[in-house]
This record gives sequence, C-alpha cells and structure tokens, in this order.
Amino acid sequence: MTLRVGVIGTGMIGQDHIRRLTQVVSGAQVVAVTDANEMVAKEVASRLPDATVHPSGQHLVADERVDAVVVCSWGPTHEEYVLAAVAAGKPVFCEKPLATTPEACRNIIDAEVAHGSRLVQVGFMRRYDESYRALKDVIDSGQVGAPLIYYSGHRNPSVPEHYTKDMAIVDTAVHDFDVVRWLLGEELAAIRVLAAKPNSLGGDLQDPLLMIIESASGVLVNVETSVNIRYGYDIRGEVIGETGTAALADRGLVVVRSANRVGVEVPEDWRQRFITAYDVEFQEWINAVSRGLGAVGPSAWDGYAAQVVCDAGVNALYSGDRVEIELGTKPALYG
Ligand code: NAD
Ligand code: ISE
Repeated sequence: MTLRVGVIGTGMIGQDHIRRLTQVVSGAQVVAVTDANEMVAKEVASRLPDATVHPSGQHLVADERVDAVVVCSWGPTHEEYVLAAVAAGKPVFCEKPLATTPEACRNIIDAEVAHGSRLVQVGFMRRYDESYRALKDVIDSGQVGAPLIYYSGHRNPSVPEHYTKDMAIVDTAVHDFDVVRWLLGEELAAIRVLAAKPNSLGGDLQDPLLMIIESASGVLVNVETSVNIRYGYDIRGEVIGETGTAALADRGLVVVRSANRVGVEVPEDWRQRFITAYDVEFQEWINAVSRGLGAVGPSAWDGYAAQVVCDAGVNALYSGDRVEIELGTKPALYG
C-alpha cells in the first residue's frame, strides 16, 4: 500500500521532505501540496507526477486523496493545521515546533486525547540520528554509570537576518531540550540563561547563549548555542556519568592528515548533518502510519514539553532568573 501524503508549506524543509518522500524512502507518494506562496507551491507540484495544489492547508487536509499530512509551514501556523488533521482523523507529521506556545500545544494534546489514539508526530529528528541512538544505548546500558552532567553544543555557522535572540532558544535549542529529555528519560525542571560576550559577527544578536538546566532528578544540563560561529554546523553532546563519559563522535567519512594537521569535515548545515536522520525519521513514520498506527515517534506531549522549556528559557533570558519548568499532568495516552 502507498501512503498518500499532503504537504503544507513548500519552503526549504518542505521541499527537502518532498524530495525524500518521493526519491529516498519507500511506501509514500506526495499527492497534494499547498503554500501561502502559491507560485512556489505550483512550481514544486510541477515536479511531481500527480499532485494537486490546494488554496489552503484546510483544503489539503479535507482532500479525500490525502491519507496523511506533513506540516512544514511557519511555526505560528502549525496549531491550526495539526488540529485540522486531528479533527479529520488523519495522521500528521509536524515539523518543530509543534506550536509556538504551551497553550497551543495543550490544545493539540486535548484534541488528540479526545480522539482517543495518537495521530501526531513532531519532527525532532535527532532521535533518529545514529550517533544519538548510540549515545542513548551507552547511557541506558549503565556503562558510564548514572548521568550527572550533560553538555549540549548547538553551533550554526550563521543565521538569517530575521533571526532574533529568542530564536536561539525557541528555534535552535528546542532540539537540545527534546534530545536531552529523550536521552535522560526524564523531564527538565528549571532553567537559567546567560548571555556571553557577544560574537561581533552576529551584529546586535545576543550570541552565544549558555543555558543551565536542572533535570527532575538533578542532572545538570548545559546547552550552548553559538549561531554565528562560521566554521560549520557542529552538534556536540557529551554525558558525564558516575564512572565514565560518552560523547557524540566527530563526523566525517575520512580523517585527513596533511600539513601538520589532522582533520575531519564539519557539515555546512542541518540538512547535511541530519540527512540520514530525516530519512530514517520519515521511513519509520510511513511504516507506522501504513500499519494503522497513527504515530509512534516524538509525540504531542514531547512537542508540548519542549515548548514549555522554551517558554521558561525565554523568560529566564529576559529576567536573568532561574525559572521553574511546570508541565502539569501528562495524559495517559502518552505513557
Ligand atoms: P521556509 O520559510 O523556508 O518555508 C516555510 C514555508 O511555509 C514558506 O514557503 C511559506 O510561504 C509557507 N507558509 C507560511 N505560512 C503558511 C500558511 N499559513 N499555509 C501554508 N504555507 C505557509 O521555512 P523552513 O526553514 O522550511 O521552516 C519551516 C518549518 O520547519 C519551521 O517550523 C521550522 O522551525 C522547521 N524546521 C525544522 C528543521 C529541523 O531541523 N527539524 C530545520 C529547518 C526548519
Ligand atoms: C533550524 O530551524 C533547525 O531546526 C535546525 O535544526 C537548527 O540547527 C537551526 O538552528 C534552526 O534555525
């Protein structure tokens, strides 16, 4: 059976996901697209064998040919499209963020709980990266003892003009918040945010930021965002346990020794660094949805929990305070 997918938002990641749905993974066909920029949607559809261009996300969700929905539009639009898909009983893969406020994420949770089974998956692709999966296996095996500290480095060579200081938390570090919850298997409890001496290459942006997070059991998590670091897109992660440490290995397929140096390649951007993770993420989503399981990957609860940390982080950035992270009750649907 081929899963017929409709894609809302055909910008940068929307086009990349359409490429992987049509050329890389198996079991799916993109049968509908829409974008606020109709020209872009039409251009993208013209490269597909049989895709309808819809005037809005709501029309796309209602299309009887669409079995499942992928949301890749701007963050503030995610809530309405995910809610529309849940109301239609259709599985929906939503790029991060699930929604831009904890309240909007709660609306999605309430709708999914009322539906009675999982339909929503959030695009936290790091959980599908082989290095992160290997790091989680080491932590879960007990090989380095109980985790005490986790260090998470999130470095982008540069960011677009419209990138604001909040975005280092809500657009960038949101991935670190999710992956740390997943690696440690527990929720995060409080956050402080410190602004370092600004990188002069970032203009007025407060960059880098250092976030110090306490997990529920007391693990200290350091998240560093450096989004103008120029040398490449570099994602670091290291757990310091009671009896050892484990870190994501350096990337690169070859190690070059030359001119008194030893080096590996550093990726240019997230598309290159996580290319295989996105492929695995989509293949597993298609397999689950095709088997009638609405979603088995990162849930609406995961999207909500990460967004609550973002909210607390932005509050901590502006106040300079240690801000507690309050999640409230987790519905039984999310285990
Ligand atoms: P983009 O600006 O390149 O594309 C977004 C597209 O959405 C644009 O073409 C825009 O016209 C369209 N759009 C805006 N409002 C719309 C609406 N109401 N209905 C339909 N289309 C609408 O942005 P992008 O970089 O592709 O990011 C899109 C989403 O993906 C964001 O939520 C972003 O955070 C997320 N993202 C995730 C990752 C990741 O690593 N998982 C990486 C990049 C972006
Ligand atoms: C972008 O939106 C992503 O999600 C990338 O994974 C992240 O590294 C980047 O900082 C964000 O802008």
